Amino acid sequence: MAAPSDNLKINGDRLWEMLMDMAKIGPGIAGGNNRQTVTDEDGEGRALFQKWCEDAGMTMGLDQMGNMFMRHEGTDPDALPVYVGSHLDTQPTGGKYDGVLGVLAGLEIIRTLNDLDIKTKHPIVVTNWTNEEGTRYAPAMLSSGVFAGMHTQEWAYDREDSEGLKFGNELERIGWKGDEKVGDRKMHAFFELHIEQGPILESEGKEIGVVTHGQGLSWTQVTITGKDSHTGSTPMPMRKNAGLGMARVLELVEEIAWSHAPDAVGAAGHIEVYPNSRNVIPGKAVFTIDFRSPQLDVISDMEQRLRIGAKEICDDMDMDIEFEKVGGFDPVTFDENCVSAVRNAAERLGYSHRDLISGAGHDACWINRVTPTAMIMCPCVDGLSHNEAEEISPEWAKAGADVLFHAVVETAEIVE
Ligand code: HGY
Ligand code: MN
Ligand code: MN
Repeated sequence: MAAPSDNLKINGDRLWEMLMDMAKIGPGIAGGNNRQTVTDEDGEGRALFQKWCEDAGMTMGLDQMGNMFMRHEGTDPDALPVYVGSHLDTQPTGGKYDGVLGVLAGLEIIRTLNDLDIKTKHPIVVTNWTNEEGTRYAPAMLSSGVFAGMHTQEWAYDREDSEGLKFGNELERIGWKGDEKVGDRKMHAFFELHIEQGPILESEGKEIGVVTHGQGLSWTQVTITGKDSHTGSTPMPMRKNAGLGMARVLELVEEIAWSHAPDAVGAAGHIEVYPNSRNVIPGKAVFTIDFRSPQLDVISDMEQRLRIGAKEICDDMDMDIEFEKVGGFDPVTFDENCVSAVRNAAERLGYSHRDLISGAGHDACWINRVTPTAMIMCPCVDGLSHNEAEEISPEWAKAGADVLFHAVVETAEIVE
């Protein structure tokens, strides 16, 4: 396949302007975003993205999980499309670029092809995957997971948020539940640009991460049941303090993760104590342990040691404990040809680059199971993400989008 010439570049100013305009929807309280999945703000962001795409001559497909597929025609309508995209939903204290960069860079590719009147054989489809974050509705990458056959749609529809609202009902309420059956679409390849969400690229002064692998993830929700009682009048020996039990389990999680240093990580980001009253010993604690590693056997070892050790802690404290696996995926090896297209594009364009294992999970991790897939990463300031202070430079955004452009257009085959 003819590679695009190295002077083919996207319009970085236009991409940056789109990022800033999208960031105005679902603003956070500290400069980032709170555009959680299937909220009204998510609906607003989708509508803006749909308008921009239709203004660029694209047509929308929408499936029953609300996945958006914005199609740009190729010269061969029967050729399998090259897909490119990520997610528009954010964390409650999310940044402006996590996911959004990958979706809008996909649109920028189409706008550039239109500007330069460049045609490709394969159609190109820019994609917004519903609920990548998994914060309002666990697990993460919910809809790309249904698309890849990892979850049933019914199970996904029944997921409840902290107020008991079901995912399927909320998707319908915001008007973004499509008719198209999920997962029928066949792809020629899938590419995702994403910020690194870690410190490696910036610390090494590299502009591009050529993502060869993604680490695996395990989410275990733990429920410890003790006994509500008065914080003043209950003697220490009589207490069944679920909050204290949770604290001891979190210490255990830290110890387990460190025992597999330097690659494994572990923590709890979701923590609830009940009744959460200043003068009541918590009778219940619900929290989710997030373990990750590039090695599947390490993940299994961490899960097993958690269950054994946490049970011992609760037995010693005469409290009950339950475990529920609420998310997870095995470590991922991306497609060699797609990864080479990314690496060659970075070389051709003269961007500094290095191979990278993705620390975070992404829709590409599931889509890689159904079509050849690769990811591109750009640095982020201090490696910070899932924080409203998340920041990238316009130059990093452009570099990532240029490499994405070349990898996608080369795979979609330019028609001379
Ligand atoms: O959890 C993750 O790795 C992703 O940000 N949803
Ligand atoms: Mn993301
Ligand atoms: Mn994220």
